[in-house]
Amino acid sequence: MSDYFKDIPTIKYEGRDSTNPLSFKFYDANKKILGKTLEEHLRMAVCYWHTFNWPGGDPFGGQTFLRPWMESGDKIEQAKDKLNNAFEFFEKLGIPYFCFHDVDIAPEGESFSETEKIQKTIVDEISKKLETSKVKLLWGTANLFSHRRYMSGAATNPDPDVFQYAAAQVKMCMENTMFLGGQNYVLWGGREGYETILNTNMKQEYDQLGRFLNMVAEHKHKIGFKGLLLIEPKPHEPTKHQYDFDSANVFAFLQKYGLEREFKLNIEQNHAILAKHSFEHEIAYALSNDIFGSIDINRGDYLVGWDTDQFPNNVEELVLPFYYIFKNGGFSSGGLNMDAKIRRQSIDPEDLFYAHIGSMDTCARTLIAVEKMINDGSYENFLKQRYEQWASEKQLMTSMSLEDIHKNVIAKNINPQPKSGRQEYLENLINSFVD
Ligand code: XUL
Ligand code: CO
Repeated sequence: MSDYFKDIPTIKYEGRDSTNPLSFKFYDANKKILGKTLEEHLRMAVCYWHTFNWPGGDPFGGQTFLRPWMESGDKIEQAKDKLNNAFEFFEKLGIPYFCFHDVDIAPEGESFSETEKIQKTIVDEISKKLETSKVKLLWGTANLFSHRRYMSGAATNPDPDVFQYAAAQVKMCMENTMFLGGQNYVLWGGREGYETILNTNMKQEYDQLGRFLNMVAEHKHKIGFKGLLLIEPKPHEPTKHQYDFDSANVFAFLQKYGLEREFKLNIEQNHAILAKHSFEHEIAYALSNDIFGSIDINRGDYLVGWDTDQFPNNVEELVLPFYYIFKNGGFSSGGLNMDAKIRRQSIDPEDLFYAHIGSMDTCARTLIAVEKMINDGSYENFLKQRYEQWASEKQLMTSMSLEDIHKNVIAKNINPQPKSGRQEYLENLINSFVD
């Protein structure tokens, strides 16, 4: 077994004046913010796939990361080696959660039943580790997009056998997630969409997805899984037209198929940007429709149009998303999964630590700013005042008709005067809370 992180010490909080790059400057896990500790509020998770599986490739070149568990050899032994190193990473970082796809933790077998046995072997190993570790599972998910069987979709595949294979995989993965004490189960529809309408029956595919997700919800109740079921919207990539484009699109879909009380959303920063929304837009939409669940935190590159999944390091960008989340009480069983990968030139073990430390610090620093913003109250008051006249005009939303209003406008000589939207004032106000 390898010891890939042996030269890295346990990461401690040393405060903002520390010059030690392997220390937290802001993430003091036990610091109380808005009534809870930073750790309890942020519920941060390492994502297994980007941190331990991703080899550093890009469309022009392959692997740049040389991790011991990526070398040739027995695949199950490598999965165990990866797991040992992953837990050492979690412990040294002091992170409370992790997330995984089934295929991240163990190789696939020749048949579904062999795959299921291999999964069980590694899931049992994870279970042993969880007994002695403080780390917990934030969520599990089935990878229904990497294998070539899923090239034309999983639940939305024209071939019913693929639909069945995907359903069996989700059953297995949801049960394993529950067995490991996972707090949520995520579904990202990586291949649920299409490349060209020429070969696509869109209504049939949507109906398949609706049926599939109804079965997922039924199974959750059958096995007594108490966590949230979360759908992760994304507009494009890998398919050109994804069926779960953004929060609003997923909400419409859920309502059509009677699922709006069964699923909440896992909203990802980089996906929001690809949908030409802001992260805060997606979060505010989900909150206002009671479908907010969890977030995948990363950032895109504003100069390129694809999902670069970079670690977050910009406090200003996160203030409004965090404001919405924490003003509304914060996470219930959801949390903050770092769905982010280091750059392909960042090939050393310490690079993985720098990335995670930086993003934990960024999130802590943002929450500290948001606490000030909430306690100060002037932003909240601004919004209240902007809409306060509606409190005395309730009949406009209930009993009045166009005819009534028409009479009213004439009788009262209503002649609205524009008022400033105060954008620059608000931008300055928000900045004043960031240290
Ligand atoms: C892909 C993505 C996934 C999901 C889990 O863009 O975000 O990693 O988070 O399948
Ligand atoms: Co994601």
